[in-house]
Amino acid sequence: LMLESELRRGVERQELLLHYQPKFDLATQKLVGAEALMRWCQPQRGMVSPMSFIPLAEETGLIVRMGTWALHESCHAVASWNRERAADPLKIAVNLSARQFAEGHNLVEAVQGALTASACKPEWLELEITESLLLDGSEGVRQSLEALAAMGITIAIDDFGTGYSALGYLTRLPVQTLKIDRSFVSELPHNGKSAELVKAIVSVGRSLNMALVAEGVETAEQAEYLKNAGCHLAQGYLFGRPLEMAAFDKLLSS
Ligand code: G
Ligand code: G
Ligand code: G
Ligand code: MN
Ligand code: NA
Repeated sequence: LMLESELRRGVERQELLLHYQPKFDLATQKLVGAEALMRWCQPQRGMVSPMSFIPLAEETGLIVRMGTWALHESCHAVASWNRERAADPLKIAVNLSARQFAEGHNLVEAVQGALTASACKPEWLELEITESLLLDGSEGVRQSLEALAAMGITIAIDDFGTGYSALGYLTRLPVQTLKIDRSFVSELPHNGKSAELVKAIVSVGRSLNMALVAEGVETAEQAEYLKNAGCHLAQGYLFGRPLEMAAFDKLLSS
């Protein structure tokens, strides 16, 4: 059983870290960025998966502090990578939880603070949110997203296509990227229904001039299918697992 006090202590003792999963352009096969994924290196348990501590962090509100930390750490990482990549800068994607949008937490200021602290350009940062955040229709969320987009940050919908069927928000809110959920990608190309669904998602995204990112790409066949379907970018074990900072740096210099 995971306890709030344990997680709180872990955060205070700086036991959180980020791993970076590389993201590739399907057409050029070039590295274009990474998704930052939180890990908890707990002395007794070892590496704890976010699946087991993010829900607790969200329930207790600790996610707000943790999320601000992740923004600072991510902006610092991408700024350091891009120091030597003036011609083709990488972009980093950071996951946000709904609680970070709550009134009083000043998400927009937290993001601006993270950019400023590491001289990170806003166009190097993408923020991943879930459909459920948009479907609750809150005016505060809309205003925060508008402010972030106006700064030049892009907004991505994570796990797109799972659970909800409303699409109207795509025209009302500043969303630039759709991330096609792993559950569809993993069925490619043999499951005809998943294949058609992926094509439909790509079609929706492209007609709204959005960037498409496939998650959980594990085989060359899946990558080929996605490229031909018109998907721009991909991440997954085929291209690379989430890597610790030193390993990601090594990937960059190789
Ligand atoms: O890396 P892994 O597959 O174990 O991540 C599991 C889930 O945890 C991801 O789907 C992601 O949405 C969530 N997650 C990972 N890092 C963060 C983070 O920094 N903030 C939030 N809110 N969620 C995260
Ligand atoms: O290729 P197309 O014109 O359909 O692109 C649609 C949208 O997707 C555009 O807004 C464009 O900026 C974005 N896009 C196209 N290719 C890429 C890419 O390789 N990376 C990213 N991040 N966005 C892309
Ligand atoms: O933000 P999100 O919940 O989508 O996080 C992505 C999760 O998927 C992370 O936990 C990451 O470790 C995991 N993941 C990334 N690539 C692959 C993959 O190719 N296959 C599988 N099964 N999981 C993946
Ligand atoms: Mn994500
Ligand atoms: Na996802």
